[in-house]
Amino acid sequence: MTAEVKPTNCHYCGYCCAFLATVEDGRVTDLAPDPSRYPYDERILAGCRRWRMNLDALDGPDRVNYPLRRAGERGGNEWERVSWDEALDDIAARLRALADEHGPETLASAIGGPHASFWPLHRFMNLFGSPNNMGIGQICWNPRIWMDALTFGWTVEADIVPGVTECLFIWGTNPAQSDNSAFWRSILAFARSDAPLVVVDPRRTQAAAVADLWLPVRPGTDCTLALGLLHVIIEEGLADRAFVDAWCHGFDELAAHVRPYTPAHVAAVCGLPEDDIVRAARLFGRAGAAALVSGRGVDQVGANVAPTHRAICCLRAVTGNVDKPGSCVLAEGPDFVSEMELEMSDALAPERRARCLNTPFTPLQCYEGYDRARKLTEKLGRTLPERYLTSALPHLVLRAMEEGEPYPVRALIVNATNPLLTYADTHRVFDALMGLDLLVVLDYYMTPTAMIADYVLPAAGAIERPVLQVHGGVANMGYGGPAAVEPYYERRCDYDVFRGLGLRLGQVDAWPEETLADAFAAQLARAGMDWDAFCQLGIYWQPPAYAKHDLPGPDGKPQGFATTTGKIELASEFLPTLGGPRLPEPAAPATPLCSPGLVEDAERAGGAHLPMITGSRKQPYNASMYFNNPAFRQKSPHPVAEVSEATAERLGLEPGDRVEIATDKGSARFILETAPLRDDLVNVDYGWWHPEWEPGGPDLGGMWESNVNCLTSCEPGEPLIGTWSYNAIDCVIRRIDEPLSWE
Ligand SMILES: Nc1nc2c(c(=O)[nH]1)N[C@H]1C(S)=C(S)[C@@H](COP(=O)(O)OP(=O)(O)OC[C@H]3O[C@@H](n4cnc5c(=O)[nH]c(N)nc54)[C@H](O)[C@@H]3O)O[C@H]1N2
Ligand SMILES: Nc1nc2c(c(=O)[nH]1)N[C@H]1C(S)=C(S)[C@@H](COP(=O)(O)OP(=O)(O)OC[C@H]3O[C@@H](n4cnc5c(=O)[nH]c(N)nc54)[C@H](O)[C@@H]3O)O[C@H]1N2
Ligand code: SF4
Ligand SMILES: [Mo]
Repeated sequence: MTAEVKPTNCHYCGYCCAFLATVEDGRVTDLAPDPSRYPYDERILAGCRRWRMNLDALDGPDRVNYPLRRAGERGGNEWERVSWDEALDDIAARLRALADEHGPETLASAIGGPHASFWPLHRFMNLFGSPNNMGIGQICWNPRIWMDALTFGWTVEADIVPGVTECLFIWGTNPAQSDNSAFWRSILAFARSDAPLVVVDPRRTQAAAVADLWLPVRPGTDCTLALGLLHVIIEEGLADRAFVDAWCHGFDELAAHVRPYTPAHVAAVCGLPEDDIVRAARLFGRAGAAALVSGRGVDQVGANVAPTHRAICCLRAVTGNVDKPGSCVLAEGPDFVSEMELEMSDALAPERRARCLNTPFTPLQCYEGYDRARKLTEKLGRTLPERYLTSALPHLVLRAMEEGEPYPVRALIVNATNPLLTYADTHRVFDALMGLDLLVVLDYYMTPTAMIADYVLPAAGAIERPVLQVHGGVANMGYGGPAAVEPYYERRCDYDVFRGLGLRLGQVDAWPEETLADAFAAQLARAGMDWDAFCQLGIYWQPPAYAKHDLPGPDGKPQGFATTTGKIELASEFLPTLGGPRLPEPAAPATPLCSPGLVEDAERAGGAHLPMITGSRKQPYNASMYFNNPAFRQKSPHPVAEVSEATAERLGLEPGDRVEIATDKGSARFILETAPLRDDLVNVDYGWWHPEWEPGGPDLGGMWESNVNCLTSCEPGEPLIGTWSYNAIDCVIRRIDEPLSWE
């Protein structure tokens, strides 16, 4: 058999680097970076510890290779291997029976981070008639997208241009660990230039370490900080009056609103030096072009999430840093078929949408809210991805599982997520999932969530499947490439699984493309791009134009912004129609999760009551993934809770101590380390379990011991979107003597 060399892409992070696979007899025998296609950057590959996994994991001993059906008790790790036809026939029949009994909304789905294209699942769900996609949208990306779209009419990206961007703010994100790609390189390059870099993060991250100014903000107080920056900018006359007068709505109201947010007040609330607040405001306000990137740190702060994003949007707008080179640029809608069309969201009947487990609880994050926002964004021809922005609220879906209220949810499809480790309130998620009639998990591995499933279906991974990464379709770009090989064993692409189920359930016209590659080809065809040509280039990209608001609209006048007023809404005309505020109002900074009794008991046992942030990204792991990589485990062997040196000393703790951290929700155990972060704050790892243990049984791969989501709650704090808190929550921490299983 002769060896062939085939283009393909890694998908162990969202960057999807280009590779050349040597294929012999349908098996990949070698993999080498492909400098001829996007994205390729030898420095990124040199710094990446994951790409070899494409070879190692492709036929790894712990991969799930065949459809498995539960044979014994739920969670008992007794499985029978079945054929795909048997599995899909049975799942389809059981779903039909459950829908006949309770209505199609009795089926919910769960998704996670952007590991796969989720539109095939969403299409299946829409056509099945269920609105209930229990996503992680409310805490990942949605808050940003919603507030950008309602303020500017579309989403905004930082346009970091060397020599043009005169100031860069990195706010609640740490690309050094979360995005080991060209983006982090561009920040490093920026830090080496003369232009100031400002980092807002309670931890001294790698970005903070190279910044000109680090603002170690008290978690959950970012909205106040942003309003304080606006105060200084407006009081000192640093607003871009020409831009504001022409393009912003509600400036005087905003100016009056931020008047009380003096540096002294903000310093006290945010725990920052007054001078640093003034300095940061001047750096942003005086820059000819300033860019700002925000992330999870301000996406997962419960009640504060919407006001913080709104205040950040106002900061960009009043300084005129909108759609000019080197500042914050509105993306373009895709030329190719949008996510919303692929999802076939329009096929979901109005009466089904109204049953979604977010309605009328969160008036923005629901179908009605989406439809109203869509009317705005479509004024300039752009549509936001629908399923993600209407995702159901976990606490309501869990209640529907637990109590059958407002109707029973009896079945769940879990696609590329591991809710027992990554969703909030693990004990509750576990109890709810254990009581289901049908739990289907599609994954590469026997995860803790898969261990309690009725069916575990083997997913094909990167290099066994084509990739087209389009960032939810909010920009005019897509990258990726073809599969190098057919999936090994009986693994299947997610697309094939949902198509297979859909066809069994009468969705005959909805799946015209037989394969995922055909579907991608059809998606790109609208942009005039041929799939083979795309596979050779690795990218479809059209740069966004600048100053799009000045372009002539259909009536020949400047098109403006796709908002109610046609301007950037500093004061929102839209949010009050949903009961929200016109202007960003900070909420209480912390979500309390510790009752007085818990705190008293902990203090009596020598412990302390502290604010906590969770899940700060750390290489080499990703959420609950890659703990099966022995080299990674050797390098990062145990789950860590971090406090500053001064805090450790105050609490009488030492690096290497074992600590138990608890809230009213539960407890988990970690190894203490000291790190440069704010005093009196604890930063706790997430995702930890033991993939190497025998699956099943009461400890489910060791997932109870150091699972930070045993401490969190999915009760939403934010009234419009429903965001709960992974950051800015409180906990009690105390030393324990017993060794952890990781030692
Ligand atoms: N406490 C706390 N909790 C958090 C966070 C936090 O910061 N703190 N972060 C939250 C955020 S932002 C997110 S996005 C979530 C992430 O949560 P998840 O997405 O649930 O996290 P992962 O552990 O990455 O789980 C992905 C699973 O999908 C499988 N998988 C990967 N690719 C594919 C594929 O192509 N197809 C299929 N079928 N399976 C695949 C992997 O094997 C893995 O088991 O966690 C959230 N939870
Ligand atoms: N290695 C690795 N990479 C990942 C992931 C992973 O699990 N592991 N997950 C992927 C996913 S799903 C996502 S969503 C992205 C997230 O990517 P990022 O948004 O970059 O997430 P983090 O790296 O955790 O950075 C968030 C920062 O916010 C800070 N922070 C916490 N609370 C607050 C607060 O109240 N205010 C402010 N200003 N800052 C705060 C934390 O200290 C942390 O440094 O990463 C992706 N990349
Ligand atoms: S893990 Fe990410 S950076 Fe590393 S090779 Fe894969 S896609 Fe590229
Ligand atoms: Mo995420």
